[in-house]
Amino acid sequence: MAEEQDEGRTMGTIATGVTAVVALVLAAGALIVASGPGGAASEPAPAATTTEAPTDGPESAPAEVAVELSEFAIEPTDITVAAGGSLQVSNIGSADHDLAVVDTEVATPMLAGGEDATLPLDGLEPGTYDLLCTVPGHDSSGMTGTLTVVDGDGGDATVAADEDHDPDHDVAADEDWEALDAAMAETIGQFPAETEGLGNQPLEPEEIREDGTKVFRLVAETFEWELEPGNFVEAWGYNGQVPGPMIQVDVGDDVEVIVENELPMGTDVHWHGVRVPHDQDGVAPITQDLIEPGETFTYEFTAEEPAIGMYHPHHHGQMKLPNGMFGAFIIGEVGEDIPFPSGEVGGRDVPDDIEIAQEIPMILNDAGAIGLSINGKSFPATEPIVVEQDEWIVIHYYNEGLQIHPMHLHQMPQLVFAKDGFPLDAPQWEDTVNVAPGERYSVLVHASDPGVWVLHCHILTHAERHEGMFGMVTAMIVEEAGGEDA
Ligand SMILES: [Cu+2]
Repeated sequence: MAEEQDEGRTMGTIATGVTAVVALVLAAGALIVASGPGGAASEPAPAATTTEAPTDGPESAPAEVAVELSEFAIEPTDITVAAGGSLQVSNIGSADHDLAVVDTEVATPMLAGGEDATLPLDGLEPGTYDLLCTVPGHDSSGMTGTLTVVDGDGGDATVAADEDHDPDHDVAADEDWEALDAAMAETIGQFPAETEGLGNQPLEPEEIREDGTKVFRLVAETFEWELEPGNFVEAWGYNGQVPGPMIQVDVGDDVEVIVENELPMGTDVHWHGVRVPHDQDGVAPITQDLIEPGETFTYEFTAEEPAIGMYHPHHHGQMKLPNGMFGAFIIGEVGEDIPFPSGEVGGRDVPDDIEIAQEIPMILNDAGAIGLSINGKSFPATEPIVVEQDEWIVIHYYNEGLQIHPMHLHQMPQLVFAKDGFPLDAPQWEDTVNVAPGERYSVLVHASDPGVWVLHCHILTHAERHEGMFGMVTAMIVEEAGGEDA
């Protein structure tokens, strides 16, 4: 019974979601824009320059410039400072960042979120230098800039040092209120934006042996990945996808996963939340030898227990996972092997015959090349969830990142029925599901109310920045029932 539904349902629901997305691009844009401040959406964001009072000569520059680090930007991006001056660097993000002048010894210490440092530039000759954050992957995610040191005259520099910003360059973003309004409207108006590549695609076995063993193939490799429109990063991943392809098998299946390593370094694959024999746990060099570049290793195990599991490297996971090496590994069927609650839960009635319209793995990441993202995409390139009114869906939140993410769905409560794939004795309703690194929460949502309802991480800097909405934001689009055929 479970078997015949298995692949059909997963493939079908994902395909339906994708085509529905295309159909709803305009509807979603229209609804979101309509609910925003009138008129602002049609104005493109003005360029971040100012024409007011450019009275200083070209050689004049402030002796001190305020610089903000965040995920993932250095603001302002192009900095001009007088020789012998300094940068006042603040990390306004939540991850650790630093600011280094490339090819010099000049760098701040690593700054935690909220920390500040003064970076003296005494040793720098006049000229132009590149800036970056040295945390691996942060430069490719956008944390680069330029520093121009000018041989200004000391008098001007001292005067300029008392000003909040350099009038020749970017107005400090938090002072340009209209630009902020326009940037937010513009980014929201782009949702859902089309990008190349889609992760989480169901992986079919390349072979089913006579004894029923399902054989899958994963290729660990690096590739270009379009994170958001026009922003291509070098991802590390599986089979050219971020997240890697979704593997779903039945309880009791014998499984082989052939892993080809085309990375520039050794790797392994850990089956997180999946019961396997010790020598299949994927922790080089403890349970196996490292899979060297060019080598292939085959994992073999029986899918003994239901699992909302994931796969990722253990070896240098701190670098590989943020860069895109993660995927969902699901054993069994939700609603059967991992049962749904029914009856009265927290004062609300849950029907005992729920049919799931869509089952969506939602994999969160927040660092490295991929950065703050849902299923390998940053808003507005995130995929909306498109459902019909009164349908029920399941979302499996996976946190493959380095930080906690409270995932907030507007309007419709989320019934948390399983944690790390284990059914909960006391399921509970939440409007914000807090997902720590390594955790999985499975939730049921009843699409009761038509409209475009935002679903986002409620650490607000994971969802918005000066340039507008980004990162861990998507929407649940509930179509009115009876609008189309049932
Ligand atoms: Cu977050």
